[in-house]
Amino acid sequence: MYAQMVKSEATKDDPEQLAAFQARVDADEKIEPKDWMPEGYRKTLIRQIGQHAHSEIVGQLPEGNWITRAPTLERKANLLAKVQDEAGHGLYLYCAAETLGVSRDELTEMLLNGQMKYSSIFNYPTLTWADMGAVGWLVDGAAIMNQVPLQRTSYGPYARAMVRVCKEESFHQRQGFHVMMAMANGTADQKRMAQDALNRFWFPALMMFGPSDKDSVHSSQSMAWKIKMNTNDELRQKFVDETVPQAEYLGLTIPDEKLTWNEDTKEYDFTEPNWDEFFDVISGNGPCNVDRINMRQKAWDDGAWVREAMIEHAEKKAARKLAAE
Ligand code: FAQ
Repeated sequence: MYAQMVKSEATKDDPEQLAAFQARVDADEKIEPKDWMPEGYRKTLIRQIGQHAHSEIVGQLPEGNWITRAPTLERKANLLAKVQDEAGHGLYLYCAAETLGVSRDELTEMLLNGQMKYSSIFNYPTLTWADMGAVGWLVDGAAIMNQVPLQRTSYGPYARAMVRVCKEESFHQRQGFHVMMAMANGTADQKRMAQDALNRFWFPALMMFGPSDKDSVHSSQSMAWKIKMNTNDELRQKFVDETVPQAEYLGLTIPDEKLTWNEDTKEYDFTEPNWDEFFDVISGNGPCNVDRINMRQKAWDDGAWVREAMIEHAEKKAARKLAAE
């Protein structure tokens, strides 16, 4: 029921209020939680921030998988810190969503019952240590490309959360690139693993920016509200243009035979991801969707006693305070 509300962006708002709101957005004023906002704006933000928060939390799973098998103590400490950072990002984002009148419990329920999405990328498995390099380099790289412009998004709490998130994601991207450098310059087997990780993560990374502009249902309204600052294709192109020279530096080959520099546009031409695969993955049919949700469900169930204890503690504290007054 609630997800139905979140999905619907139809509004019955007063035209004068809407015009005044749009003027504030156009003037780059930040919208704050207690300000008037159109219902569609609020619901779109809950959908996007909620999906983003879920992505950070679910995104811990493919990397958490490698903490016990990191090749050195330093790599292990770095990976552990990165995974903890992702948990922190999830928490800031759930807090930002809560300012819009939805609780963290409601958001979690919608993730677990499939009414809310999380990023497609985390439905792919991490098969070797080189994948930790590829995830940091490509997945955090794509996340930064998407999120740096969101520091200027119109909703204050989301924009402010993005500032810290982007600083940490930039560090993660460099950490991932460092793993790739070590492997690409290592033994023949290590270089082969690095290339294999790039081969498997390239197209899923391109899918992170969402469907091509002609199939993006939310872009035009979200951009008018400055919830999104660029179209999906604009950001995907920027990501390709910045990442190709990095792959060249590593001595690795982007797995796209059509990738060519276009002198006229001053951009790379590249092959689009397989959009059938993308829509299949976001519908719940990717390689790891079931595992990811099962793991989140288990964590939610295992944490029930903590939530209950906290509520009981708060209730007892309130009762003691009342008795003392
Ligand atoms: N995955 O009309 P559009 C990270 C859905 S954080 C799944 O273009 P929109 C950090 C979309 O929801 C990564 N679903 O939609 C990290 C919509 O379905 P709906 C997450 C996707 O919202 C690194 C439908 O397709 N980042 O990686 C995806 O305007 C390493 C139509 O699409 C964010 O969430 C997708 N890739 O644009 C953590 C950033 N793309 O909801 C751990 C904020 C589209 O109507 C380790 N989000 N869909 O049922 C955004 O910028 C936007 O939401 C987009 C999608 C660009 C993702």
